[in-house]
Amino acid sequence: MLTASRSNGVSDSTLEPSSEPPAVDAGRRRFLRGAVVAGGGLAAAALAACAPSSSVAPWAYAPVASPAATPAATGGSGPTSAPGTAAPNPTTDHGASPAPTTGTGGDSQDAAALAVVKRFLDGEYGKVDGAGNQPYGDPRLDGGTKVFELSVDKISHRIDANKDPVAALGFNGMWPGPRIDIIEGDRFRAIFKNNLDESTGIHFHGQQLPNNMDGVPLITQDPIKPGDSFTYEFTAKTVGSHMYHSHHNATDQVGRGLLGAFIVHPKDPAQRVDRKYGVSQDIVWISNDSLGGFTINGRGFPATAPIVAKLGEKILVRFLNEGVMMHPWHLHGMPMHVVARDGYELGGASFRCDTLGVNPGERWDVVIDCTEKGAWAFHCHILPHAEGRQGMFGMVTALVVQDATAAATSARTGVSSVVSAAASAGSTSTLCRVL
Ligand SMILES: [Cu+2]
Repeated sequence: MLTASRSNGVSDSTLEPSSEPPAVDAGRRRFLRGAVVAGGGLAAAALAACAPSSSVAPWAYAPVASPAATPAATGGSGPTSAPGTAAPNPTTDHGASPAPTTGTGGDSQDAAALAVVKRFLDGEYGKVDGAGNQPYGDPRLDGGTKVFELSVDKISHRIDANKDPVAALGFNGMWPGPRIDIIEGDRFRAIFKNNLDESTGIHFHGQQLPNNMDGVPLITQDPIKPGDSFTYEFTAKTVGSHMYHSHHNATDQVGRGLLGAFIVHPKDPAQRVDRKYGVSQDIVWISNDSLGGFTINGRGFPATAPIVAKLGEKILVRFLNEGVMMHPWHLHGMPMHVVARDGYELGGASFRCDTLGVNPGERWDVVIDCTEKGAWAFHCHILPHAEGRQGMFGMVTALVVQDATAAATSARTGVSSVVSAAASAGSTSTLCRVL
């Protein structure tokens, strides 16, 4: 059994087609329960390199300790910005430190980089409360319709353990919102209650559905006013990796957390990813790049969760980009097999790569055959989104491929899976030379 850093098991019953209660085999249960969440996005660093409107070279910006805040002065732990005033500003909110090392200050830079990696190796991803992208769980059934009830809330959200919480938005109190898994052909109903003090509207991104269910306020419906609810209902037709997000004041509302994964599994079990590709983990990565900096599932390094796999295991990663910038995801050590774009299978046009650019709004599914043991960096390769003078931050985590030795070492000593896998693969890092 794998040691996933944060299990994101999906309810079996959630996945049963409402019209056809199927037997779920044990293998699929294991697969479904192995789904993993990764965290995402430190604000410590920030950036301007990709800012669409930036006219100033990114290296003109000095490192910014925290994009939003004040809290140190007040000693408070509350939100660093008030709702409605935290409009994400990619040109200034990220404070990355893209300036190259000059050769001076190496020791202090190493010390800063060491401190942040230590936090990652100490399992910060498991210590920060409020992880998003958790499975919705069993929906209520109304006849043959699966009913999901979702609130739209102001929340206080942590990007990592050290930064003060940010004043964010969430569905059912989390960022990203609950992961919704349903089956092709399901009758789906989602009731959204707007608890904000502003209007909103929810779009199911990628679904083919009736026009008046498309969630574009003022075109297909009126805005959902504060205190009001709106019900979206349709039959899930479009298989694959999709999303749901605000489509009203979206730069602000999506940038602050109104986003979530909407996964439609094929009705035919033989066509589902566990059987079709032989994967045993189904992992969603939702990226965002506004409030809180560069995030994976609402968290930034070192609070991002590593993916932990066994040597020889195949896993599926669904990249969902809810940000405003393209992010090229780069995996060290082994290729990614790209099998679907925007939910549509590539079939004979599938391809292998180690760096995959994912534009805003796109979803790409990749299968990774974990053939190489060790702790492999897995990060956005726009470097100002990932690493600067103070070390790694933001869109960085690791794919940990454990052999039997690494798994035994972790079990015997309690060291993190990242450390034991790196050690097993011969790491010469002081931090990873164990036993
Ligand atoms: Cu990026």
